[in-house]
Amino acid sequence: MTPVLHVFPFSNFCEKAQWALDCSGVEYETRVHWPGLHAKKIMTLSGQTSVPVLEVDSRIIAGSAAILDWIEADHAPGWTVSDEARAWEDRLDEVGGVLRAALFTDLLRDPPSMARLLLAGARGPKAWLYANAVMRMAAPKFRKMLAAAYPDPSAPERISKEMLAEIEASMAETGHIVGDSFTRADLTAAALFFPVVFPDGSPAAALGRFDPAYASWRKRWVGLGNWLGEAYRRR
Ligand SMILES: N[C@@H](CCC(=O)N[C@@H](CS)C(=O)NCC(=O)O)C(=O)O
Repeated sequence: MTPVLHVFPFSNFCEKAQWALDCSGVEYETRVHWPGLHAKKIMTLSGQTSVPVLEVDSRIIAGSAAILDWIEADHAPGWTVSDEARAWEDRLDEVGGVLRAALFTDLLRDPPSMARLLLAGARGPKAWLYANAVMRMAAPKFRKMLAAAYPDPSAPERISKEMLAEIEASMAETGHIVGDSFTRADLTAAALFFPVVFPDGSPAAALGRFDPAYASWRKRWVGLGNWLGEAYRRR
């Protein structure tokens, strides 16, 4: 059976898993779930609710790092394998969640914008309902969760920018985070930080240009993450 990757339309962790599968030449199909409406199906499948989840025959692999581990174990990965890169990846994954919080803090002020982002610009009556009913209802709960996780609302953006500076510093010499070749640290950094630059080819490329709330969030990142464009040209 062709492996099936369960994803959200807009998710930096799903982007990471897709990039890893694509650059390793692994054939797979995607099943796209809308956030919030995904939970029952993904819970039944994997015993937890986060995506990405990869179904390989009877095996269920939950989490982007586990999917990259599976590629390294069973396929020829499209990157240089390195323990140091794996350790970087763990730190980057943590900040990937923080960056998402930085973006959501802004977009939750306008639930339909948040919905447009989460659905990567999908249109039609279902998307309209999602934006104007589901997301309007869910937004206060999301805001509360974010406030509990980050009592200082400026922290997610600050932490993410510190990580961007660290990535850039470690890339300065060779153009790669670890050593002088492409590793899962480079892949993880580019996939997790794509919302900052929305390079051509990234999931938010079109949306970022048209959604006013997203465009206004991005203005605070201008001049940062310029390496992302180059990473996406090679994606
Ligand atoms: N550590 C996980 C994080 C995955 C994650 O945070 N997924 C988010 C989407 S970006 C999600 O599924 N959120 C909904 C949920 O957990 O129910 C990974 O690397 O895959």
